[in-house]
Amino acid sequence: EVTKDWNGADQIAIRSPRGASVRVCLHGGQVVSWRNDRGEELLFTSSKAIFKPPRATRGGIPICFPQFGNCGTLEQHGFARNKIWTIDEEAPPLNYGDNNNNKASVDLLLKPSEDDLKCWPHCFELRLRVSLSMDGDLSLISRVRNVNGKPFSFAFAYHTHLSVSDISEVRIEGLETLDYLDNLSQRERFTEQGDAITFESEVDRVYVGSPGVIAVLDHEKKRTFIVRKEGLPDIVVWNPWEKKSKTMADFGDDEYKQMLCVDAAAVERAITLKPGEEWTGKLELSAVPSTNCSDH
Ligand code: TA6
Repeated sequence: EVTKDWNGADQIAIRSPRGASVRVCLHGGQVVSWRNDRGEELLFTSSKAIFKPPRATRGGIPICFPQFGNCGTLEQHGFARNKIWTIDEEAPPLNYGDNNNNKASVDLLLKPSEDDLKCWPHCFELRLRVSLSMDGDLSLISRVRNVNGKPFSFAFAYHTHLSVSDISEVRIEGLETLDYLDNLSQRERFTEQGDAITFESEVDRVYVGSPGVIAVLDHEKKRTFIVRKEGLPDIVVWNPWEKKSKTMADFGDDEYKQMLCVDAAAVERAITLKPGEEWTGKLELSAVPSTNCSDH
């Protein structure tokens, strides 16, 4: 079902028969809402979010492509999240029940405009399939194809803003022994020594070579987010904490307590595509009640 968002840009909603839902904007190909079958919003969006194209809305799951961060010639996190995407007419959408599908999907497409080619001269097609399963699991599958140009390299991230009750009661399991690049100290490389990752100050790290599954446990809400990924070797973990929050106009001063970015990403090593080659990056998010938060 296509609705309009608060600035007139098209938004497509998928509702599962059990009441879960997801909404994605043609602006930026950005998932802006993911609700469980009780209607609870699982993604964070800042109360001070500014929907003013071309800037991306602060929250949901912006698509960072072809660059992550500001270590390149493009705007922060690349241009994909700031562009208007189109519905991919070549991809027949999935619907619940059709040939016993247990998910419904919407397919979006981004191709470079003449202007884009001026600042990033590569012929690509970026296709994004957003699906919602009968159980309310959200999956995003991105496919980047090099449309017979010259070889090109890119970084990619699903910039996922999870909604949490209290960041100081949240921990991440699955990254315990990994190396990470610390954005707070010029991307210096460290090795995680701890057990689960907990939060008591600003964190901005790229965990490299992370496993396919990690768990984000929200103690207070007794909810665990399971993050599954393929084709995305890294996990970016970011919470701005109080001081950094105050420097962001589109972020409330104490909203850092209710959010955590856990981005499935390919950042440390760029992905290179030869002409005609295609890369696929999959993210699957589940939100499961954790009766006892330590059972993982
Ligand atoms: O998540 C990592 C990061 O690069 C942080 O350094 C911070 O800048 C965050 O992304 C937010 O970026 P954005 O452009 O969405 O404000």
